Amino acid sequence: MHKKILVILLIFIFLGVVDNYALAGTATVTWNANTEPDLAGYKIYYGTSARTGTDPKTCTMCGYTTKVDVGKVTSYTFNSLTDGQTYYFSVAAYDTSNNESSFSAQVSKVIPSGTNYTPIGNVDGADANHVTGWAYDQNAGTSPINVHIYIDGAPIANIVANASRPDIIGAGGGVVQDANHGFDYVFSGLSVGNHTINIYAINTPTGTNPELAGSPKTITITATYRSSDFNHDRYINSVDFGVMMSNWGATNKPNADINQNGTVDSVDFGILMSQWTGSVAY
Ligand SMILES: [Ca+2]
Ligand SMILES: [Ca+2]
Ligand SMILES: [Ca+2]
Repeated sequence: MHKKILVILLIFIFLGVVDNYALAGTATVTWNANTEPDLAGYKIYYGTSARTGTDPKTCTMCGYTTKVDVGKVTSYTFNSLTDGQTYYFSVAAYDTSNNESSFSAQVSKVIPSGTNYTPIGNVDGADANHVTGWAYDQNAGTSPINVHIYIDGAPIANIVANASRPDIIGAGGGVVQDANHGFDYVFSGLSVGNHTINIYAINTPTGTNPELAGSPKTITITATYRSSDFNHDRYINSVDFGVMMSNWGATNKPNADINQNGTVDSVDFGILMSQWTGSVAY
């Protein structure tokens, strides 16, 4: 049988492969094409130890653990390599008679350890009623992450940021690729005055939980007085009753005329009684 010698002169490995996902170690191996007319394809031999020979015809696996027949291509990407591990690769060509060449030069690549990306996001706005924003973690991909909301330094809520926000697609330099990472938290029970709102994104996997851009926010809860609280002291008591009595029957006292029907009378008195708080502030 005619014995052929197939040759691969060069092999490269692309070290610049983008490792987009922490758990998916990738390496792309590329090589110069063999130009013999009866070329049938290539096999990549690889493993986590350097090879022990230069020709698979004599040493078979030659210290590698795996061989892949990749066909007639000049580039191949491995997608499931182990993070932190070093891999060694060699390529051999084979022809239509299944003659196999000796190895190319060997190349290696250290698969980067998994990266825990810091969550990103923003607090877009806050007012007396609610706070809105978004949070995203590249490790979680399209899955939502949680945010923790603090008011005046105290943890108030742990919510899932999964509301639709189409406007954030492309944020973070293009890493955000879907919309469902928004949040809209409605306040309740806040006292009158100013409050500081801090919001933190919860890292996936566990790690640093950064405060979102745009945090903190300061909101102001404005006092709203009940209609019977004529002197605005947040009590409805004898003082307000006295104001009503002093204006009893008047037709030009819009405050004391609680129901705004034109006169201060027993109907307004009934409203005042129904709102009565006595010595307790409302
Ligand atoms: Ca992360
Ligand atoms: Ca009052
Ligand atoms: Ca009235």
